[in-house]
Amino acid sequence: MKNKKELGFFEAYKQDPIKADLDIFGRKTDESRRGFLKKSSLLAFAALIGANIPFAANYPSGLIPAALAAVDENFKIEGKNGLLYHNDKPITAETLPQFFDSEFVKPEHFFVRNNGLAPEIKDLDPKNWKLVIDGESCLKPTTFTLEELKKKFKHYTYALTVECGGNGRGEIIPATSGTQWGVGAIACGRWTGVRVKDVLESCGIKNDAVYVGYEGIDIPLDGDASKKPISRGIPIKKALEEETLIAWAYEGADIPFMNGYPLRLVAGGFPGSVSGKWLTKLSVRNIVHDGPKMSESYKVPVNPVAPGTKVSKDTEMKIIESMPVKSVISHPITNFKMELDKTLEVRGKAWAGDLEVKEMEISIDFGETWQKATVEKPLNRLAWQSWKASVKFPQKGYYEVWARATDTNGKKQPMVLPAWNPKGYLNNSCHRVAVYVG
Ligand SMILES: Nc1nc2c(c(=O)[nH]1)N[C@H]1C(S)=C(S)[C@@H](COP(=O)(O)O)O[C@H]1N2
Ligand SMILES: [Mo]
Repeated sequence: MKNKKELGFFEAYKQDPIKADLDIFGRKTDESRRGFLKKSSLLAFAALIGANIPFAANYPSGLIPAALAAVDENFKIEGKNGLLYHNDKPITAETLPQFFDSEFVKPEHFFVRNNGLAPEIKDLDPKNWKLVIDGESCLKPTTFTLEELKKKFKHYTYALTVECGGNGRGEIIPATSGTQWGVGAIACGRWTGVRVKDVLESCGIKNDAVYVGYEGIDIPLDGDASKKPISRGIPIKKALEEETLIAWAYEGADIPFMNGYPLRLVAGGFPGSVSGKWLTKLSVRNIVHDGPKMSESYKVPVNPVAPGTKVSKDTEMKIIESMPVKSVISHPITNFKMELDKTLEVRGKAWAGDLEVKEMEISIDFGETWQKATVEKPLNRLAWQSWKASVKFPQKGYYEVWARATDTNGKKQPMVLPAWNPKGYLNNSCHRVAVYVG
């Protein structure tokens, strides 16, 4: 439990993290967490933790020691546990890394990212649930009940990775506004439903179709039910992939209420924002879908910009599609303590948007040398992959285990930070955990 002083920070953070200049751990971002940036500070840090740092000479300047990025705050959301709470309006909460240790993320540990006010459970009635298929490029607009969808179309189950475009934003320097996610705005598990492809094709798709937009029944934070907080979508090509589902089940049970019960679009490998929750409509569009959060959000500059740049209207931006290669360490969790003569098994998961992960490495010397981990094949396309490795440490002291994945195109995760962008998307830098060897 946090002490009173910290709770005060936390309240201020909740109201306006940027203005309060506080990070999710309730610390002044510039003074402490973001203050441990100079190499000389590493000595102060070593004194603080009372441990030697054997590979200190390799420590990149600009990095915050993983030990300081420890998160252990829990918050109650109906049907959820083990989540790190970020905000209650809209509700945002991420999964703690230890819950990535199971083969797939359990429903109660699946992160929550709402943009508006979630519907109330009483308004979610699967018996009367309807899905409208329409749009300029739909030949026969049709309304299906959930029962009809289940009856008319073949069922499929795929393990699909859903990762928020802003996952990892908390580490971006200089900080950008938006939820200061750690590594946990991602989940992978087995979704069951019907293919978007089968449903749209049964309604006829015109040749000029370019996009499919979704709508759900959540409403904006101001309570104005005539508007939607978010209505994004996917290019028609992605919509027609075999793995793109209209799903009603997750890990063999109804989708959790906060994750889109009773029906949800799931397009794995793309930013989570395209996977519409509480799904009521799919529109086949002859233009790039223009719903809320399509024009300003989930875009990055076409050409890299210097960190901190204010992009103007003329800056050419592109919509984020496939997410970049990334991995998490699910064991050990940060600030792990162990004895020198023991071997440490390091485990985690890795994924690569539309691609597959072909190689996984870990480092215990701040990226100077890397050791290969073994990576399993994904259950199906767009599923995350399990990996593991064993390490021994050369002497007592403070270490960080860093994990780095490489995708099938040969792209590796950046060790420190990827290209900065104004909204802090796509931070796929290496996950780091602190290990004390005594
Ligand atoms: N209807 C609706 N769908 C939505 C959202 C939302 O606010 N409303 N948030 C999107 C975003 S930004 C993300 S990252 C994912 C998060 O899914 P989850 O809350 O199930 O983890 O849902 C997406 N689908
Ligand atoms: Mo998101």
